[in-house]
Amino acid sequence: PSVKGKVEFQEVSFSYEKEGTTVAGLNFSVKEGETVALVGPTGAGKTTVVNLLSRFYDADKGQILIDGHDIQKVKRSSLRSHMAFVLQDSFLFEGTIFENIRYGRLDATDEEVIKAAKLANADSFIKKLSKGYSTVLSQEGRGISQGQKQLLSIARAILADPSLLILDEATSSIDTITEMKIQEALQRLMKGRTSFVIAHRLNTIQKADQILVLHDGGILEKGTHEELLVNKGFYHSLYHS
Ligand code: DGT
Ligand code: MG
Repeated sequence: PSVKGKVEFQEVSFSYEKEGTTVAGLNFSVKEGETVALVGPTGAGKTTVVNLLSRFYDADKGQILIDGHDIQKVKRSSLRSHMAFVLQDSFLFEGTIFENIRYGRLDATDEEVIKAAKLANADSFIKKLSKGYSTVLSQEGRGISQGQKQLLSIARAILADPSLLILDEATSSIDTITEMKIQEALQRLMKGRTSFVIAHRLNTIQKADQILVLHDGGILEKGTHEELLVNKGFYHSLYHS
């Protein structure tokens, strides 16, 4: 792809409201292909960081660079064409499974959709549905489980083949077998592309190239799992609580 996926936040501040700040003075950089885990308590600013990166909101101060280019100078549509989102909900639309996966890349053939579904470990459950890939889904995904919804969204992202991946890990309980399928599919998806993960799973956090510990809209600590444990700071206390 034309975008390599190096990301830099330089003194980034932002507020959803006119007054006050939601995140302030964020500084960090991510090498191409790295996985960054965003951790921290509720309200810390994790979702805000990915909202700014994808320009759902624009920073009030500072700069966000992708491959050295200020993202505010790039059209939102072209910026997002290099990104894929695997979020907890609200990504399905009323249409067939074919159409829902193909949303990742509209010109993909049926064979390419099926190939992506196989890599996402979604093909086996889809084939068991009476209408298979032609099953019509509702926006709420009635008739398929939370875990199966996630496998579909991974299939969509695999098909899209983005340089940047934004992932919001599920907090809901998913059965062990589906969970293993999700984990395996995510490993395939994340390999070699810059990934921002709002991480809830210890396993993801431990494996990340970099962990950003957010608190009250700032970066409290950053480093690998091992580094943060040695620091014996906030992360260490989270881990041992
Ligand atoms: P989570 O998802 O509960 O673990 O929390 P985070 O870390 O994702 O927090 P985030 O970034 O959603 O929120 C940071 C702060 O910004 C928090 O005080 C709530 C506030 N906030 C978030 N979204 C909005 C919004 O759309 N409008 C306003 N006014 N404030 C928001
Ligand atoms: Mg959030």
